[in-house]
Amino acid sequence: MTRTALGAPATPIPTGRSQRSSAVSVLLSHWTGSGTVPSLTLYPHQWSWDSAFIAIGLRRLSPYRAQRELETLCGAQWGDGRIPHIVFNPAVPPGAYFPGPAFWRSGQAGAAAGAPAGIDTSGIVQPPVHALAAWLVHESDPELSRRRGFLARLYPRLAAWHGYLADHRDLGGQGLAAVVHPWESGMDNSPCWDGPLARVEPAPTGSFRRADLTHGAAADRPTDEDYGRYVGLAARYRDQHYRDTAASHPFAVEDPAFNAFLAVSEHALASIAQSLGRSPVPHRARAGALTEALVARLWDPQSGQFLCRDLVPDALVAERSVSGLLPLAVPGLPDPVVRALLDTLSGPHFDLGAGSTGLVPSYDLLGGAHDASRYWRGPAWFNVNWTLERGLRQYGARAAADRLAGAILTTATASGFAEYVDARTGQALGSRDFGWTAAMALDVLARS
Ligand code: 2M8
Repeated sequence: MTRTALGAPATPIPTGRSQRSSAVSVLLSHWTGSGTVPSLTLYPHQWSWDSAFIAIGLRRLSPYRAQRELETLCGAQWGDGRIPHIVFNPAVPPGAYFPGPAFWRSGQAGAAAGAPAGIDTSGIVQPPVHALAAWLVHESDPELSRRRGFLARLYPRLAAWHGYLADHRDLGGQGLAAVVHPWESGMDNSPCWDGPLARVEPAPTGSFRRADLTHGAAADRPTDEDYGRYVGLAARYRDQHYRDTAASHPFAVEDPAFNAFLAVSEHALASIAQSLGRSPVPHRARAGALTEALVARLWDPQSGQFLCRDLVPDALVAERSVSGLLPLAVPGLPDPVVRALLDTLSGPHFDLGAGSTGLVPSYDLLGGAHDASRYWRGPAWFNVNWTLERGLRQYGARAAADRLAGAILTTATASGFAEYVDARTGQALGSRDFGWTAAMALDVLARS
């Protein structure tokens, strides 16, 4: 058996194994001893929101490892409260992923913001799914959790993380967190970013070398021009020492999914506080305020979904991304909003349950920028569909939720746990044996 730089076995999964053992084998092979990498080839480090979704699946296999996953990630938290989007594994060769530690220079450029000594990280963030994950992990084995003091140790870190987003990222001043880089949304190449990103000066061609194209097909990945802009924007933030003053951001967007995860996680933080004998009230109040701000700032009745708000012109972005449907996971939305979201989901733009996979695409099927195979511009993603399933169930659409859960499981396993798939055909795209795809399948299986 060959071994990777991470010391993990890299055997392909033989056909004919059960769905569970196939998913388990992906998660076992991606475990580094303290966390899980999304992909042994394309993403050989620990990613923030990947780890949250992976922990949600991993709890079905080992609640202990799921706790460790989140503890490791939170161990890389910065003094200002941010949880970085990548925690680098020093055992992985420097050229394996770009941009790596030498680009982000967290130790130097992040010193004023409190980047931890001795751990290399990136300096941007990803959607705050972590408190939700921590609560679900706790619930999977409350006794182990209590014995290890899991929630007691994580709670202050998660509260500081949400505090960072409230204090440093409310760039619009109206109660929502802004993302300052497309990578922060997790939906890196969404057509929603095309307009805001056009303001960004790309890094000169030849000033960096992409590592992603060694492992992924160019047609499924962002273009060189977009990549140049990502790199230019990240370098600019780094060179400003990762400071978050509104004026320093040419790209500043309020993203519905990012804020929906924050609201859902704030509810989870309330449950965590309560189980630790603290008051849940401030967290519930904050979750309620976030929900109101989401509706006030990003709801678009004409489209029947939430839209992104570009803070530079202070205008909604007229693109329908799945990000605008993910607030369905937020409790307490007004009835008309829920009804419209359910209609939009099952209508022609997203076709819930109508295509052959039954999965919801990442971007409007009728949108001008739709591309069935390119990164976040059309294909379906499993963490996104898992979140939608949760939203459907929460608002009583049980049959649709059951169908979506079935679609997640069937397509995840049939695609070899692909990073993403063509939403209509199920064709596997991006990396295979992908961490959160296996994790979401495992979670669905454990409930069925
Ligand atoms: C993708 O993003 C990274 C940058 O963070 C990349 O393209 O190199 C996205 O799909 C993101 O959502 C995900 O967290 C990451 C690792 O799976 O890959």
